[in-house]
Amino acid sequence: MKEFKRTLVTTALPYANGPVHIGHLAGVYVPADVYVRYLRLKGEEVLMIGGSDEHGVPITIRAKKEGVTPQDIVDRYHTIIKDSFKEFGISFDVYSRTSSKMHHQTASDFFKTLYDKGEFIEQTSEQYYDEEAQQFLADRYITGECPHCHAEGAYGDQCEKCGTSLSPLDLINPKSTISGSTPVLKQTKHWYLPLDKHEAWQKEWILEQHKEWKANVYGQCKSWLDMGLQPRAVSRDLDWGIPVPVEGAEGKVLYVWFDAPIGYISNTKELLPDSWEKWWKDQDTRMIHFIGKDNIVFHCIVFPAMLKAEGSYILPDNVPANEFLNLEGDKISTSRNWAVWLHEYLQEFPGKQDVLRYVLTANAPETKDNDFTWKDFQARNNNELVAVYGNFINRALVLTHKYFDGKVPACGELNEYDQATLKEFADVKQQVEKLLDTFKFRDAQKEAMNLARIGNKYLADTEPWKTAKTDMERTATILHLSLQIAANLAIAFEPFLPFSSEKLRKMLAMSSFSWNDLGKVDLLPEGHQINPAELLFEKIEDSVVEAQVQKLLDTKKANEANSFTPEAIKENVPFEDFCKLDMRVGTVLECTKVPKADKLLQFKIDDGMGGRTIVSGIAQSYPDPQVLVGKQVCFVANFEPRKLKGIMSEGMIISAVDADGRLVVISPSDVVKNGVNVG
Ligand code: B3M
Ligand code: ZN
Repeated sequence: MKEFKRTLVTTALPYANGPVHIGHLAGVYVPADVYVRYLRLKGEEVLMIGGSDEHGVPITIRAKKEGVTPQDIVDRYHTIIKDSFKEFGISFDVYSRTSSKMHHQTASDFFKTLYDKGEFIEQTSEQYYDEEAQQFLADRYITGECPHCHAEGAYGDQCEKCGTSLSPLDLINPKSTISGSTPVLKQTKHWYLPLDKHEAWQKEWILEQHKEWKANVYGQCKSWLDMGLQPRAVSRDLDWGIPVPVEGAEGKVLYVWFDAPIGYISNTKELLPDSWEKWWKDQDTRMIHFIGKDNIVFHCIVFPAMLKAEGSYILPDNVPANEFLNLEGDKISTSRNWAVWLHEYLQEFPGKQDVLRYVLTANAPETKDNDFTWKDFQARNNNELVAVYGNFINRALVLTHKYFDGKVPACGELNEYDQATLKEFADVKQQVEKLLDTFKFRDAQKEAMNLARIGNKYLADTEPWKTAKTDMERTATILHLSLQIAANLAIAFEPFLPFSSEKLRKMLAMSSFSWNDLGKVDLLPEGHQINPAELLFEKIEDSVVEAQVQKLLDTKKANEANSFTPEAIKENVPFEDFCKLDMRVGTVLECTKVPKADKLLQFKIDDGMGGRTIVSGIAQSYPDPQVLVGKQVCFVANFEPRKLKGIMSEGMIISAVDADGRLVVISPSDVVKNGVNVG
């Protein structure tokens, strides 16, 4: 394996058209942060580059919907996203944005260089144009009937009903979403990156020289390369983005996927205006892209082709892309609000960033899609962080204060059990390193937790609170060793749980703190004064996770209601039949629950004719029946009287049945005389 001098870590730039959620954190930012913290702790030269992706059509659509500018949208979300990452301890060296001047200039220059070198081909094609709005239409701005399932409202790039990928030309009866008019086909010129020309070297570079890439990444690249690469357009007809910097390109911008990866370069430049080049152009720099699986082709094939075409840049050494994280069995979806949003988590679980980091790494979608559930979140917190790691630390520190005034006691002679324990964690450093070096973060964290398990078991087995009654020397040895394990834990967990490690480091008053100390048993010398013990983690109660599950259930319900499709219309009836029903308006005088019937309400109605009693099955929709008193309602007056729970009901209250089954009584929109007809 080649030795490198420094590591440049890039993290996918999230679109600034919404806040970030646990899927982002699990797939990209936590693993990247673990990796970078690990390298820093080892004393290596490393940079972590991040930023917001602020171009692209979805941002313009969102802006249009809200009646604001795209810049307003990205300003709002860039701030929210940046803050969330910061709160979670994602330790970017720079987190910038693609609407910055630096980026516009860098991306524009990059395009120009490739253009001047003749690395693009120009092609004219027919695309849909909105004559009313006088603009070409991005795929997402065209809707129509899906040619496959015939659903209405399919987009120019995909039918959301049947999931088929489409091209705008496939749509039956296409309409512009901007003006509603029928678009026409018009010729337009674009610049294409001829990926086919790059196929040969990429086959060699990836398929032969990078067989060590993760199976999911290698496999996706292989299937792209086997299918054969096609030229890809790198410009778009759009008014939001970086203008194409050549003559005759008015109204055209760089395709978002052309400019976004250049953002990694721009942001490095912004951070290190004088020395950025060594991070991008020196063969001794190792570049790693942390991304989700939907970005593989852009980072393994398209961006490398751009870099190669430019000529002076290095290529990525690895692209450890992750699969997706689901939430409670369903795909995370921004539009359906099916997500755990980071800014909300931070409000609802203040100070518990490490818990989420821990759970997301323990469950990381490294080799396949994985599921986040609140039950698992609670279990991992209570059974692992609290019961194992936290419990061990707390006991070791509290006992040291109790018996030795908070001073690291002397280490006496080690017995066989002590030796065996030490042996068990002697190779933890090597183990964790091997896993981190190969991007196996969940296993690496498991190893760290295993160290805590060893410590916890050691204390449980040696019972220093008992030996303290008879043998203080033995107690000293046990606690001495326990404190060394605790110090090791602070180091081993730093990449994963930075907040807790910092807390523990302070409690132990550790002065030196380096990855290379891991595995040593003399980190805290005899007589070293430690600080008071504080709890590292706290139990999460059932009610707390139940509330989160309820929140998701509410979302699901709301979604179902939103996606309501009305029932099919019943058979036609003659007017005379309608006239047979006698419907009237009356005022509710009394409304009470019918005893022993959870669905029934008993109404006393002023019907303008002396009053009547009606029993209606809407109790579950009106937990407080009093809200109906005084209201005017519509009722069927000539419904055959019938007995319900012993009460004679003379009529039927008319209600609408909402999408979720809730019944809502129908009232006239203005007060009318009681007893008037409805018809
Ligand atoms: N914004 C896509 C995404 O969030 C995109 C990544 C850009 S990385 C250069 O999936
Ligand atoms: Zn369809």
